[in-house]
Amino acid sequence: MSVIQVDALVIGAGFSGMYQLLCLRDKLNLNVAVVERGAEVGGTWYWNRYPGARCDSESHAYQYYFSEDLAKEWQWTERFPDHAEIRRYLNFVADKFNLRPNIRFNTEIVSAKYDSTQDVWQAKTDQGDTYQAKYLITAVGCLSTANVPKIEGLDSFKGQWYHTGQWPHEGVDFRGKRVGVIGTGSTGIQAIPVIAETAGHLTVFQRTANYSIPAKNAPLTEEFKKYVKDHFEEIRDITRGNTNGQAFYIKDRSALETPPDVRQRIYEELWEKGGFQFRASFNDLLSNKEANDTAAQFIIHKIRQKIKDPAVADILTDIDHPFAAKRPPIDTNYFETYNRDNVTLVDIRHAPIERITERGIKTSDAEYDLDIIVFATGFDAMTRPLLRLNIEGENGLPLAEAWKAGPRNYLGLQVPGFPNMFTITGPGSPSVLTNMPVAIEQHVEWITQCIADMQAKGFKKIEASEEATANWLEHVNIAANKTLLPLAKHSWYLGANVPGKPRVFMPYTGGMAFYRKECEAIVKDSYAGFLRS
Ligand code: NA7
Repeated sequence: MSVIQVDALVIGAGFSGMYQLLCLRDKLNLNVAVVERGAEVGGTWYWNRYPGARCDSESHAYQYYFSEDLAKEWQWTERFPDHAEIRRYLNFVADKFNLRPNIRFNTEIVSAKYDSTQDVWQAKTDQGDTYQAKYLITAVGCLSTANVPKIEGLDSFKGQWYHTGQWPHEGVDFRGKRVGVIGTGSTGIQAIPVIAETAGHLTVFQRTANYSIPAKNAPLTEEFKKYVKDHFEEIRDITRGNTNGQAFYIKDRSALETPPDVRQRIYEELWEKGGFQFRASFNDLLSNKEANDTAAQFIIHKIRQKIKDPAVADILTDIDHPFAAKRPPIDTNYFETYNRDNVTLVDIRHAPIERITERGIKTSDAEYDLDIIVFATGFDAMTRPLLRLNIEGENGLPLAEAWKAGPRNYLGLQVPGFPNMFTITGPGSPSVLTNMPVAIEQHVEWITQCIADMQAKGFKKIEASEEATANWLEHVNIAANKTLLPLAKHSWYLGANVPGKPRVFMPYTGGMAFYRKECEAIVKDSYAGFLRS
């Protein structure tokens, strides 16, 4: 039951918390503690160990770029790294920079209150200790709170059930079992083909049909490995200078202005190449419905070609949203899996799940007997990881109250009324619309610079002004409405996947390059929009 005094408390030891620790400890010489609920570093990747869990950014982009030494010493093996390899990478980083002495594992922050009398944060752990810190930095990720839908009868189910984001470390044995998967987002699309390989029978419950592009994952060639090492600066600068944080640019050409035969050839080439570059083929896919339709129709045609049973193809291609309005999955043998004899697709949009029974899942027109149910139902994204910390700002204002109508955050970095609290990749920043490590490095470096400036100038407090926050949120909203992204009905970008959650488009769609410049301009303008005292 001790009180631990530190300069900065960082919550979470994934990509963001680890780098924030390194910057504050080694560059600013601050006394820093990191509290992490997992038993090891890894953040999102510590929990997401479901079959097929793999990154959808390419490995050479999905890494830190702050250290050339680190990039030269580490070697990825595949184009799209799997969860285990990403954890090995983060452990390698923790060892190289000796991060573990500052990280307390298996510990959760259960509340954090700002004490205005001393200008410090008081954060309690589930072990009964209190951290007292001038700065509170949340590094809790955007997708760290599992969304298990409240389906009546789950408690009565006699088999086992799992959520993909809380996967047992020892794995799950599907051999010979009747398995049901609910959800066909990025996660379901990754897990379904792998589970089908061993399950006795797999039944997939699909509410919304989804697009997916082949990942074309493969081991990295020696030539490519060398290319990446030799072009460290060039690759870093591309990821930092573009809209999406990836190691490639969105092509500066319009789908609509490209002749149909040329456009078709481009789509074919990128389909063969695989991965997110398909989405970057034209600059109007996310802003113009007609342009988007050209990509959507191309993908739907490809899906139909893969599926033997036309009735199954109908269900898989009955897609109700523009391509990439939801996070576009990439896959390995996803659609082909429905040609297997041991796989059944159930359309729960037209015959919804009514309840879970002792024996399995009952829809409005049938009952499916199951031994295992896998919820690939996503996350209460972006806000819940912060709200679950029970944070109270000045005058005892709970974050849940401040965000009753949706998240209010200036640049995704600070909430008005919550001084000296920084939210890495918070709502209102580009975060999940980019390659995350790039967004994370930018935020961590901005926060570090901001704290360094406060220390140098003797400021005790910094907080976002109400006015700047309101203006920024209006800008975030306008930017979102210039795109097709708000058109996806159940999107987690909108909070629409969780019943009762306020509908606010949370990530910033204006692009990483513009956002970065905006953050830099604010620093030059003496932290305009922030109140410092
Ligand atoms: P997503 O993308 O939120 O997908 C969740 C899936 O689960 C999606 O198909 C949902 O259907 C389905 N779902 C959610 N709730 C229900 C209920 N109540 N009944 C039936 N089906 C349901 O989560 P993922 O984990 O796949 O991906 C999240 C991100 O992780 C991903 O974008 C990458 O960035 C990494 P719906 O579409 O809502 O009809």
